[in-house]
Amino acid sequence: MSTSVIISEQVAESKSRAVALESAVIATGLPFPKNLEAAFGCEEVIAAAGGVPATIAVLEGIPTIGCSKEQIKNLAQTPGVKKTNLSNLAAVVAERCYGATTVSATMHLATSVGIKVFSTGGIGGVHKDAEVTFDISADLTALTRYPMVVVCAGAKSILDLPRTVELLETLGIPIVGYCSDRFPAFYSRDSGIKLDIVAETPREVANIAKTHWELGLNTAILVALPIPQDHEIPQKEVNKLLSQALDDANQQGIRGKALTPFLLSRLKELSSGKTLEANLLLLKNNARLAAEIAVCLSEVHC
Ligand code: PSU
Ligand code: MN
Repeated sequence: MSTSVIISEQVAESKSRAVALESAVIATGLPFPKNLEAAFGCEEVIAAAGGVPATIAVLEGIPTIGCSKEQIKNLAQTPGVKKTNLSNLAAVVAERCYGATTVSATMHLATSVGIKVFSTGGIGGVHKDAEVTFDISADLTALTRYPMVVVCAGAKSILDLPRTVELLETLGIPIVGYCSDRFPAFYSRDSGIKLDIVAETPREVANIAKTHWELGLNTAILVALPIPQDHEIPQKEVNKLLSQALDDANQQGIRGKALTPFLLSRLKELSSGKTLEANLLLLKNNARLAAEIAVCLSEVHC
């Protein structure tokens, strides 16, 4: 990239063990101060597992790989940070704005400096009324384009999960269930959708990824890690809250990029904070596994 990118010293030194973290979840997905707790919590568990955290954002137009604590604090509290995906990344950079990168823009920037592993909460996907709105997240485009291991707790049940999984298969993205043969539904462990690839260890995931790339398949590998059992919210309960949140979004005319943040915040209100706690926990859970995979990958690579 000819546009300048800043990489922190720590990430530059140990790129093979780096785990990319998105910033959209900090600036648009979670409220302050829980967003800060989540961002720092993820960085801590990655470091504890032998990885190197690389939180990615655009700061005054500069793509930054490995934000400092101070920069993360800023992102967590500054209003007006733009949700940044592949389609507006250039505008955010050119106009010297602050951008909170979603899964898609984070993957683009991480890949451009050679990072192979990424941890997120839940990927974006096909929205429930996509046949009318065509609202399908750029996250899916990014998964077809960037060869990374992406650890997630599935996709949120605010999405159409069966269509999301079908589209992932069409696009050639392997979904590896981690110690589970079910696609998780973010707050709940089981969406009812069966997966046919299951891995039991970080090494197994690393081997599948390495083989995928050796075969010349240059897409991402999605690792689906269900939220721990004692923290899950049953799908029935989530669905009830969700139908209320979707009605509210409809009534208020919320669409496009604003929809995901709106639904997340409405679900938090409707559940008296229960979804927020689950969100925090699964983010850290994913970050830990991502670091373990990064360590294994760095070993198989050399
Ligand atoms: N998952 C979360 N919180 C979030 C998101 C996902 O738990 O804030 C964000 C991610 O950054 C993801 C984005 O890439 O939502 C997808 O947004 P959209 O559906 O507008 O593409
Ligand atoms: Mn969208």
